Amino acid sequence: MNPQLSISRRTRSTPFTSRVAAAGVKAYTVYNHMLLATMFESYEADYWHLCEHVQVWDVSCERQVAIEGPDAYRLVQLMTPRNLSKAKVGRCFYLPLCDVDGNMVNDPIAIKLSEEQWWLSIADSDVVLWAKGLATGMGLDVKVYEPDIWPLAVQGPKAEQLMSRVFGEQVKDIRFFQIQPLTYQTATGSVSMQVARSGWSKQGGFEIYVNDAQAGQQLWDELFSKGADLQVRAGCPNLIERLESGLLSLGNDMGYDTSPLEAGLEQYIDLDADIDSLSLPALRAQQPTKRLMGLVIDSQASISDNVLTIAGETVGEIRSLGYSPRYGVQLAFVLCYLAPLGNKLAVDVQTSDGTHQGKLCNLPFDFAALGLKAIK
Ligand code: THG
Repeated sequence: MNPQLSISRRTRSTPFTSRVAAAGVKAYTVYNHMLLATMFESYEADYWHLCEHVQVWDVSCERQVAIEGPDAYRLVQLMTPRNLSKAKVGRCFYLPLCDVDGNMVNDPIAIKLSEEQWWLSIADSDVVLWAKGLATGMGLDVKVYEPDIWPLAVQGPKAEQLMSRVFGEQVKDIRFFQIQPLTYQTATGSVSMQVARSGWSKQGGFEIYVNDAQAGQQLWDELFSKGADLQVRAGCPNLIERLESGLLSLGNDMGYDTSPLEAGLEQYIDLDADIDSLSLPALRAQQPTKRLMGLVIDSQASISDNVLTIAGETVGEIRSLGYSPRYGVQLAFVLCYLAPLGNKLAVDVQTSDGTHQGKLCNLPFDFAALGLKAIK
């Protein structure tokens, strides 16, 4: 028997848990002390469906850390090296959060709801504790808490069509990484929910920040009844799609041992900005020793060791790995050690049928430049 996951109060359920189970979830992970589905039919079947149709994902585990009050901006800015001084209300921002040593603590989507109200839609670490600690230690005038918000993602090429059937044509006006409150009609009244064009796939779609459990369940059911002809299914973040799309996973690809410069997130950092950010001094002084890169392995043999070598010397390690049925190769995110690697791009990978050569590249993958063509 495969090991099973013991589910209890600690692995917090969501308003959608029974619906996810009824939809036939096959595997879960634990993320922010909550259940997150990782597979329904299979990684491959879920992948093709996501790329062709539309899926509804229970991503309640993307908890919101609400930061409210006169010092809200000051606290958010302290936590990130990205310049938010000109951030506009109604916008979302992908942010590295970093400690004083310049290492990654989390990589949320920050949402500016009003001048004194921010949400950090977090990845898998306890940001609320760190934010409260900073606020207490620095005597900031803010309230920091995790509100009961359960995000639902609607992802895939038919997401806009489905969302407009439920929320009206106005969803089409929401641009990428914009957020706005929309009215959802329930049996007993109406509920205002924040809706953004975002989500952890590159297939397009929206995220609905459900703030009322009952209305959320009605919304789930309505997405399925109105999406039947669009072949809507319950889904979840998909390993294959996110590898192809270059979407990083905190705790897998980067974390407390990596700086955002090493994780390749420099476009979300403003080293020269005149802002008060805890990690900027360390990041300005840093000489990165590692680099997160892409790896293509032209073999389906199962990987037997996460270590990458060149002539027997270790030059990196595999952090995330999956088989791309579109390109017929294995794709990985790998953390490379710059000193032994130099500018070499061919590495040895140990598999069940011997040593195979893998090819390193920058992220996100540029499949055309790698000479890879879709085979399906
Ligand atoms: N949605 C919400 N919260 C989240 C995630 C999400 N919290 C956890 C996790 N995902 C955070 N990580 C990411 C990583 C990448 C992106 C979003 C969240 C992302 N990146 C785009 C890209 O890489 O092209 C765009 C970034 C940009 O241009 O600013 O979307 O998915 N609510």
